Amino acid sequence: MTLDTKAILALAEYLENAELKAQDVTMITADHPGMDWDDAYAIQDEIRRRKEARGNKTVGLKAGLTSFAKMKQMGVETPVFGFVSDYMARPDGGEIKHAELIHPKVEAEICIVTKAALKGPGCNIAAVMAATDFVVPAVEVIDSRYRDFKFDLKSVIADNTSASRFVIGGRPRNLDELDLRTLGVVLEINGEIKSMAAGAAVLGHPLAAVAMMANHLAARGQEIPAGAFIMTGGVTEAFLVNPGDNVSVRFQDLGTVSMRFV
Ligand code: 0L1
Ligand code: MG
Repeated sequence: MTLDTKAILALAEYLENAELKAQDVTMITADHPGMDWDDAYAIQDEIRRRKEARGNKTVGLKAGLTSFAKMKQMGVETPVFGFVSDYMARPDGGEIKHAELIHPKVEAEICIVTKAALKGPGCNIAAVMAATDFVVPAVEVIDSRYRDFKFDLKSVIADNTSASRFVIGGRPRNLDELDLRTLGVVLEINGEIKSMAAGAAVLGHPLAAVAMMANHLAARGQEIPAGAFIMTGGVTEAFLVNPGDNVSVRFQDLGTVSMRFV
């Protein structure tokens, strides 16, 4: 770590205020070029602590930048990890208020719920398969707090990996009913197909993102608990949305997730 506690607390407040007030801010590494990965996750942890202290429940974990399309879109090569809070959830087919966000984008995600804890190091896809209760589709709404969605990896980790809203929909399925690698996803905005992809776009297999998350948490003395909702990362690149947009994502064998931005 290179930042002291005072700086971690101040940066967490700066980024969380930007989220809650829907006001963009400058990238934190511009003022703290020496900050390291531990600093970045410590700021994210402090944002989580602030939310939980306010009564918001942490209801899921997320992997981000796990697909080749997203890595290319953002010009990065490493996945990142964050969390989602109860107030970020919106119902399938419901409305999302655009004015509460800065410059939201949508991305399609294959998600799981665990039935057993997953602990690294050495966690692999087979261990994740054994610990998976069911698979469920979701759309994540990401909303970087950084001006023009411009950031580096440390800044985006500190900003809780741009987490802002999510919609779980479709129908849950058991893992043995699916082939997550070939599972097709079609993302439409206002009836126009914006992107098509298959689950393998996420690190070759979406559950590889969960194994990577377990190993990442182990390095920080943590684990994925049983009953955790986990978003494995956008299968497609993310698409900017505007007020009035209808978003609909069809997941093969898992049904459709939709929402309207108002
Ligand atoms: O969920 C994600 O993949 C987002 C990761 C953070 C980078 C971004 O905002 O695109
Ligand atoms: Mg995502």
